[in-house]
Amino acid sequence: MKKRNGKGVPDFEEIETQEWLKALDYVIRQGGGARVGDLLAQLRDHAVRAGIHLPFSANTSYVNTISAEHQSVYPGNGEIEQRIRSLVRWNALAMVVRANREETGIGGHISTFASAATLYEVAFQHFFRGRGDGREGDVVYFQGHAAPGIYARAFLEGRLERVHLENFRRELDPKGGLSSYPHPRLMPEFWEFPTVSMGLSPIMAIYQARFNRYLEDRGLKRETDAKVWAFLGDGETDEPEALGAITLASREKIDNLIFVINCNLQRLDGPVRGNGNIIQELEAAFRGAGWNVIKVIWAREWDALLDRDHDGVLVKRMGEIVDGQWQKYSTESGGYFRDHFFGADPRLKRMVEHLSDEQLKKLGLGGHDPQKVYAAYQAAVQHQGSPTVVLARTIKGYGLGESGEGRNITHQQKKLNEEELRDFRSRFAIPISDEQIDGVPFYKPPENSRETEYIKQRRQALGGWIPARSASVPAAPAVNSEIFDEFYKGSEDRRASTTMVFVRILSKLMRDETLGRLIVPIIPDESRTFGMEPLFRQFGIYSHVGQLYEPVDRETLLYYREAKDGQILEEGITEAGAMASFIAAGTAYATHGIATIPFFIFYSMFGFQRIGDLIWAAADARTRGFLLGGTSGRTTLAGEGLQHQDGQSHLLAYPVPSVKAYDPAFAFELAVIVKEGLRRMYTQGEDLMYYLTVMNENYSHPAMPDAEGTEEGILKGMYRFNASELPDPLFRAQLFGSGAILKEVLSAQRLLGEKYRVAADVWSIVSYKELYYDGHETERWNRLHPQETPRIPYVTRCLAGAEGVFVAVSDYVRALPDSIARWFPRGVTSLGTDGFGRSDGRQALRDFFGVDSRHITVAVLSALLRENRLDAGVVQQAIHDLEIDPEQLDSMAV
Ligand SMILES: Cc1ncc(C[n+]2csc(CCOP(=O)(O)OP(=O)(O)O)c2C)c(N)n1
Ligand SMILES: [Mg+2]
Repeated sequence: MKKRNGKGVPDFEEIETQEWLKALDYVIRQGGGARVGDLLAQLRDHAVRAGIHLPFSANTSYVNTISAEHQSVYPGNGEIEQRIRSLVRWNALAMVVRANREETGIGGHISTFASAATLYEVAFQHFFRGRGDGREGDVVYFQGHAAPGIYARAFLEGRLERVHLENFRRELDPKGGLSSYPHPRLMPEFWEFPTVSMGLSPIMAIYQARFNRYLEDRGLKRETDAKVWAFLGDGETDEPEALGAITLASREKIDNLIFVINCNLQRLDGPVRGNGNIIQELEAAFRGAGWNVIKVIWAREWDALLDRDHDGVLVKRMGEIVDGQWQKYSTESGGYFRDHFFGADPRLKRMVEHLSDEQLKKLGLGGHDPQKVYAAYQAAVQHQGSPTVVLARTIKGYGLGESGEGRNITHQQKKLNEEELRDFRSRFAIPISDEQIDGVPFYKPPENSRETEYIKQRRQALGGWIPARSASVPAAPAVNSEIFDEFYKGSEDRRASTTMVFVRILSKLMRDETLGRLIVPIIPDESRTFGMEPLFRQFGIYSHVGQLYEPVDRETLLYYREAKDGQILEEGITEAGAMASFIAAGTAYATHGIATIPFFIFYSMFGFQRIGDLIWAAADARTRGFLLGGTSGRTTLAGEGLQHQDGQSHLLAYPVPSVKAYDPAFAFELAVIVKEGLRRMYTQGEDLMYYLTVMNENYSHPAMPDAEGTEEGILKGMYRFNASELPDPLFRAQLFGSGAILKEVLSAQRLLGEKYRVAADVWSIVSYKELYYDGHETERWNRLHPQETPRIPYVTRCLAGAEGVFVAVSDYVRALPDSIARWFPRGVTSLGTDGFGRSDGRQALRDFFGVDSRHITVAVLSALLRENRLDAGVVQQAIHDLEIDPEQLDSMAV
């Protein structure tokens, strides 16, 4: 029988292992890293060819990626930086505690920043580059609920006053307050990007970094080594958006991107991976996706132990512990740690014999050690060829002691009693006396103190303050209005969809001398659906590496052309990614002082409903640009059924305040809106987004009515398209339609005239949302100005002299017409497409939803009946004649 050692491994294997390791040591010395990698890869291949199935692992051991001996030297003044860090910690904590004393329930977070303070401070002191001296500066996505720490630092920097900190989470205070989280909409000179809806900042950061490259490759900005940093929580990586786009970053070799994931092992309720290991899990995911992964797990106190860990027993033990247990250790005494962690193996126990329990308790974590963090960041900024993620291990609620450190409740800890405050104060040596402590005063060292001077010097050396947002981009020149002229004239017999009209407008804009190069068309794999493939050849699809293959359709006129200076962002099937590009392009006016104009065209059903939260973030970020919902309308998109047919996106656009939403029917309407959007967003510099739905139904487009005010009416939301010229009518009606359904309304107008002698005027409602906002704005003004002459909502003004009954019909839910009904002079019948879509042709669908010309006709007759203008028999006969089944299924039925 073979002799076995204590671990059950035969001794000869041990000897064999030692021989291999020695051989490898020799190669490390003689051949270096590249040779080692090559050799290991060859060994692996050799084994696989010999039929050995090797388990795949993308993990390295549970230790720092950068060992102590390879660590760069810390350039800062450690002692002074520690004091600054402590002051930032204190002020951040004080801000939250005070706010919650002032008003219970106002909220705020202490423990997130407490865990991340070192991660931020090292970056502020040594890495984040500002925009001073015309430098590009880094783009930083701050973890949303770490905001108190960022404010606290800005206070020490002298950028925020005491009063601001006192009014944390009280933005409505007349003296001014601070937003709970990063909100550029509310603090436009401070925050750049909203981040607190978790998972959005990582995807936005990836596309931001890629967009920066795009601008360089297209010659719109000079090449720099500025970085995009995204600070995330480890729990945040649960969000599908957080990791959903990481392969894009590596595929496109975006090495200007650095993620820093604060692995405090906890989320809100408890451990992130109590039974697993989040750092190892993320390491595997990111390495598998091609990222450069830098783990920062252990602080310097562990270096000596690891140095003596010749047989790897410590590293092995480190890798055995699950996160829930690590969390437990962080709350326990040094004695407990000795018994349970080191006690597992006599060799381990011996390793720490010389350390007291107190010293064991003080064995720190990498994310709290400035030297380790610095080394990781330094390696990250120098790394080339792929993006980097720094996985830093920290303790949630670090410094909060018994009351919060590492506890499951710590995320929501907002109040500290006097003793807890005193402990925190003493631990971080904050110069506040016992008498003062209960008032939780903010502490700012004098202007001429070493701390303040150090902070200022460092930031000056690094190019200025961060975060700082500036939107001083010069106004774009007025748009050449000739571009739009052809669309006002009508298409005569030529039939086209509004999508085709839009594509024509877009390509004309792209060819425009001044604006053209600023246009950024963004498409998530739907170009052919929208007839945009002609743009491929002419403008090219952006690819950092150009085109490395001969496209299969190279012989054709409109081949699939990828190019380094390609203008089109063909994002593949990711509306979220495309929206993230839209945000990057639509905020470039602030980020880079370059007013790129994004046009993001997508399947309308997969816009507001699928990526509504990113649209909300875009609005917060003050994004400017055009969102185009293609193939829209519940009945206009034939055949596709309930998951494709959009009858709600216009309603979903209501709550986003900066979105102007339009449902145009005709080419001239589209032209008027795009022209105005360009004027307001790019010439006037308003932080708006324009949402336009476009359809795939072909029809001829009339010329713009020359009635005065048509253009203004389109923009305000409604105008009269035509008035009935029916001679000697018996009845009168006003019909309201939008988008492709306007054609049904026009047919109904004819039918009503010819068959029922109803003279109906037709109105195009281009934007229910505009009318809704106008109505409420007017009502509110009247309510608050009782002695002034009341103002009249635009809808009411339009319909002042309108005669007859009102019927409004939409290819969207009836909530749209109903939302403005109160401002109609009389009741209005609303027809719409509530309910699940169906797979069928257009006419069948319009019958099913009751929005075709026949149903509109019956609605008019029925309204006349209600006004006792005609007989029930007439309506009954019409239902019969028009072949409508009165018992047909209600589309709203489920
Ligand atoms: C989309 C979304 N869902 C939920 C929340 C609520 N929320 C705020 S912080 C938090 C826990 C965060 O944990 P982690 O990412 O680990 O950050 P930590 O505070 O531990 O640094 C949750 C669930 C949110 N802000 N956004
Ligand atoms: Mg966490």
